Amino acid sequence: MENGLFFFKNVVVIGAPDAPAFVAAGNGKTVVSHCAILGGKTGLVVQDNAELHLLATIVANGVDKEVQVAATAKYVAAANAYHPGRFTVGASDYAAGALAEFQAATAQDQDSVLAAPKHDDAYQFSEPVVRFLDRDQVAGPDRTAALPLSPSTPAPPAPAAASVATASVATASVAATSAAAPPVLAAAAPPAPVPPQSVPLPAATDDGWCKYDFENSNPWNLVYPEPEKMADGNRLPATAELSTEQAVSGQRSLRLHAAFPAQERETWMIKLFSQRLGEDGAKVIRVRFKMFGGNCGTPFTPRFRDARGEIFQGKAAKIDWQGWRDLDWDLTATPPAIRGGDKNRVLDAPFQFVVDFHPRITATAKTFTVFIDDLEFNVGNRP
Ligand SMILES: [Ca+2]
Ligand SMILES: [Ca+2]
Repeated sequence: MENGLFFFKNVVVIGAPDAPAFVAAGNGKTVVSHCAILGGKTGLVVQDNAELHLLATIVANGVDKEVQVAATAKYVAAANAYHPGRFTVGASDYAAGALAEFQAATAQDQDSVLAAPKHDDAYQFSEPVVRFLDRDQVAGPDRTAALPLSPSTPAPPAPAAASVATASVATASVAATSAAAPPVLAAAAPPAPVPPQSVPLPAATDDGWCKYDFENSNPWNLVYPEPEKMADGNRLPATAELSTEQAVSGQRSLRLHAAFPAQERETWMIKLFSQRLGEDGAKVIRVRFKMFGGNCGTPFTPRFRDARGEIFQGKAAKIDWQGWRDLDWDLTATPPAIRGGDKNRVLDAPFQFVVDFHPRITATAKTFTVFIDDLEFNVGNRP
């Protein structure tokens, strides 16, 4: 086995704080693709003479560092996400934030990012996004790969070690850490529903603006067509994913796209929901974002939905422009129409920001596409 090839995909490794989480050793070749290596004293160790290929993988939250590569090891890496991102290669150390120096020294990790990973209780990751094989995708395990994990509360004593990999060339330590109880390997039970997680707002500027720039994360990615299904019973294809086709800030924006079946309906409602945003007490007084439109005449309406189901409806508008446009809603100057929920007129956090689009389907227009960048909330009462 020492000279074999070892291929890991969609594997989650949770390291113990006193040992490396993942070790590549011996003379074999180890390929780690779309995995998450969390914790460990050092997250990932490539020992002398070993060869490791690391792709679209998350390595985060080691005690000492994330990656240690021996001087004689071969390290080939691209499109990974590290947090905070501390590296050692041979005798050289790279502190958190020094990814550029590490890239220059190794000529590796050219499309990698430094960003904190986000996942739910079943280790389904939603962030960060990396560019891999010409496609923006969430680093780490494929979300469609159903990991047989269920949330761990209330957990029976966790199994001592779920055998992820125990070959001499690559060993993965999955001992439970005291910091976070690992999920339970579920034998045959269907995955338990995970309660919705809320996303904290980014740090606010002095004048109260919290900004999402759609570079490495996408908080506005839930698309609900109405009706949900086409006449053939399939869900209407509609996506809200990061794209490099257009951008105001940085390299990326959010691309909302839907494709309609011909001659089925004249219009379709496309509801674009954000994740649940904000924390208790956050009071949004204004929202703005940039939208790239194609002068398609599509009516759209912004609204908030708060934690208690209350809807704060804004004014309808129409995509009657070509290119980027600033959109701005001051909730004080233009008060929303209130309906549903607890009707206490308080936008209880966590809230979701929503835009409802009503694209018209014609003989020549069977798709709908807009780009969105720089979604900002002005939070009036942030400490
Ligand atoms: Ca951007
Ligand atoms: Ca409310």
